[in-house]
Amino acid sequence: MAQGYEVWGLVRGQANPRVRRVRELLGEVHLVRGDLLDQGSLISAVERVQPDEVYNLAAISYVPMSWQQAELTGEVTGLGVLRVLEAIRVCSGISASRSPGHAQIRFYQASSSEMFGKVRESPQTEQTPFHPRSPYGVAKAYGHHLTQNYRESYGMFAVSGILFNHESPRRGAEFVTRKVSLGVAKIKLGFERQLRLGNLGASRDWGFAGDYVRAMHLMLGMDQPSDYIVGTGVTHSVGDLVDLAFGVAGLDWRDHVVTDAAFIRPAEVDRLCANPAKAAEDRVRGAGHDDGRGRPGAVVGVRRARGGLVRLRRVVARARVPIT
Ligand code: F7E
Repeated sequence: MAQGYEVWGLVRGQANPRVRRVRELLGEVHLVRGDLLDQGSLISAVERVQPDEVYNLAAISYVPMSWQQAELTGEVTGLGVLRVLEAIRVCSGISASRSPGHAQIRFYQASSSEMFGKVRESPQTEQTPFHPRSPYGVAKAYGHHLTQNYRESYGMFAVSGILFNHESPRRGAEFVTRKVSLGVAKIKLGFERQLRLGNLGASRDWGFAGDYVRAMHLMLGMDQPSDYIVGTGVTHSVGDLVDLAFGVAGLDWRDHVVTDAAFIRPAEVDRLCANPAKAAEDRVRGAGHDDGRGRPGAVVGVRRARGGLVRLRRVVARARVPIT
C-alpha cells in the first residue's frame, strides 16, 4: 500500500471471526468474498476487483494438519490453485486459441520447499527433483506444476516462487519458531515449566517473511515469467533454535524441553537448504528488513499505472490460514 497499491483481500465463510481481526490490523485492505473451494466465487471476485496481479498464498499450511485432513488439503492447497488460475483465465477471455493480451493479469503461486521433501541434492535449486513427504508437499507440487502448465499452455504470466521457511512475529504459534519463542517466554515468566516438542534433529533454512514478500512482488515485475527459489542458503537444526532461544533468556533448554511423540511427523523432511543463486542473479530479492507488521495474505494482485497513475490492486485470499 505504501507503494500506491490498492489491496483487496479474499475472505470466506459466513460471520468469519477472523474478518474483524483483519480489519483491525489492515484497515485499508478492501475485502471481497470468495472461497478456494468454490470456482464461481473466485470468478466473481476477479470480475469485481479487476486485479492486475493475483498472489495465491492460500493454503492449509500447517504440515501436520495435512495428514489429518489429506483430502481437504488436496482440495484447498492443490485444486485451489487450479480454481484461481481458471478464474483468471475465464475473466481474461483466454483460451487455447486466444492468448492473453498485453495488459494481462499476472499470477504468483506460493510454492514451498516442502516439495523437495526427501531431498535429492543439497542445496536445492529450481532444477532439483521433488520428493514430497506429506499430503501438503504433494498438493504444493501439483500447484507448482499447474502454474508452469498454464504459463506454457496459455502464455499466461504465471510464476511459482519456491519459498523456504519464512518467519516473523506474526507467524502462528503452532509453527516451531513461534512455539519455541513463546514457550521460552512463558517458562521465563513462570507460567509454564516445560516445552513439548517433536524432532529436534530436523533442519530448516529460515528467513524473514518481510523480505520474502518483497521477492514475490519483484517476481511479478520481471520482464519474463520465471520460477525462483527464495531462501537464505543457511540451515540450522530445531535443536540449534531451541539452544539459542533458551540461552537468550538465560535458561538451559535441557531443564525444560521434553520430546513428545505427538509432534513427530509420519514422514519427516530432514534437512532443507536453498540455493537462491538464480534469484540473486536476476535481482529478485527482498530489499532489507521491515518492521514485521506487513502480513502476507493468501492471494496478492498488482495493477500497474494507467494514465500516469500507479494503481495497484492486490487480492488477498485467505483459505484456512490462521490470522494471528
Ligand atoms: O516445522 C520440526 C518439524 O511446523 C519446522 C510451513 O510454513 O514452512 C513451514 O513448514 C520443523 C519440522 O514448519 C516441532 O518436524 C520439531 O521439521 O515450523 P514448522 P514446516 O513444517 O517446515 C514450509 C516452507 C511451508 O511451506 C509450510 O507451509 O520443526 N518440529 N518439533 C516441530 N514443528 C512444529 N510445528 N512443532 C513442534 O513441536
